[in-house]
Amino acid sequence: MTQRRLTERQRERIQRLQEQRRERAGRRLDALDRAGLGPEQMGLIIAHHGQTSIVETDDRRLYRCVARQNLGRLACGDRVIWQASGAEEGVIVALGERRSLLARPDAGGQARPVAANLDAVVVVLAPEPTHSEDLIDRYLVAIAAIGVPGLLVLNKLDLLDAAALAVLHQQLEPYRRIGYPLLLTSSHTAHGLDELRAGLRDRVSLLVGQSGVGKSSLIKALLPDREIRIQALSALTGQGVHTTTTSMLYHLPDGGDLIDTPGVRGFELGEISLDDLDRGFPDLAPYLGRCRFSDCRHEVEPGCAVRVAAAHGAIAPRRLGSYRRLRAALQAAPRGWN
Ligand SMILES: Nc1nc2c(ncn2[C@@H]2O[C@H](COP(=O)(O)OP(=O)(O)O)[C@@H](O)[C@H]2O)c(=O)[nH]1
Ligand SMILES: [Mg+2]
Ligand SMILES: [Zn+2]
Repeated sequence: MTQRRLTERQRERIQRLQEQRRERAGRRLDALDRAGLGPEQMGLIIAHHGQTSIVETDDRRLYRCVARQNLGRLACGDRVIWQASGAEEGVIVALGERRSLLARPDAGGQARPVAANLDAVVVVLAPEPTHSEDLIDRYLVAIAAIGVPGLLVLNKLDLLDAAALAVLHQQLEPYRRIGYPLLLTSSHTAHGLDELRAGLRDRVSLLVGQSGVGKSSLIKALLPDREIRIQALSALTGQGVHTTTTSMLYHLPDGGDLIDTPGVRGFELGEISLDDLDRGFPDLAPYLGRCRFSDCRHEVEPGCAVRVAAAHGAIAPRRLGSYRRLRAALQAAPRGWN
């Protein structure tokens, strides 16, 4: 996703609209306070859109909630303390600790939380549309920056004959060697779906990948009651829930949750630090910091431990090339250098 540049006037307009919205929400809250609220209880945000969060209780009842002003921005997957204000409505009064957070810049360049408390991110690949290895590396860097494990899924296995599969296997084998599990699936033949279910069990996961690789098809195959969930949300909000714009958390039948955030196909590397970049390259990690110069770019500098390792075959040359390109891109990016 490219960063949209806004004129000063557009930015002011957006700010004004947001203030007005906050004021309206504040007035609603004042009215609720006068009416009295139920006891504080724990809940999970399973959908989030604009000023409204859908909070689910432990016994899986859903409430349409507004949040108190001082909580900052909330995200799908957030644990919250909330109080009922009606049969289907409530007020979020506190935000629980986040063990991980995926954020992206909004139109105004502010970091906007997209999904909280992720345990894993699944990168979906397919023979069609094709991907570059650099793209996979970018995904893995972004995932390492969130601090969660990544998993590679090669979908549309049904489209591959033995020779084509061997080529992709060879391309993806280095990732398996550095610790990223690789699953082969087909949402059409259901091949590998049991393995994928097992990989997603008892954790909160997010699927990412280029448009057309089959993410929605996989989610549908994994979630038989997806439509029921969407209908329940529509009934609660009094309007159609647009899965193209609303992030949603689904419970997997075998345990574990899947967060579907339609906006996340790729990641912005602009938010990523050099440390994050290094974390995304566990194959380079043993050598980084061993170069003669502490600011070594691992290009032409003498005494470069990374280049020596690559020359001895300990680092795949392609991965080193990708690391160099990403490092150069980070240094060129105005924001991401922290
Ligand atoms: N042959 C084949 N086609 C698939 C498979 N999974 C998805 N597709 C097709 O790929 C296209 C894109 O799928 P979709 O789930 O919308 O991809 P998304 O953009 O990643 O959500 C659709 O035409 C699907 O029918 C698969 O396992 N095998
Ligand atoms: Mg889709
Ligand atoms: Zn070096």
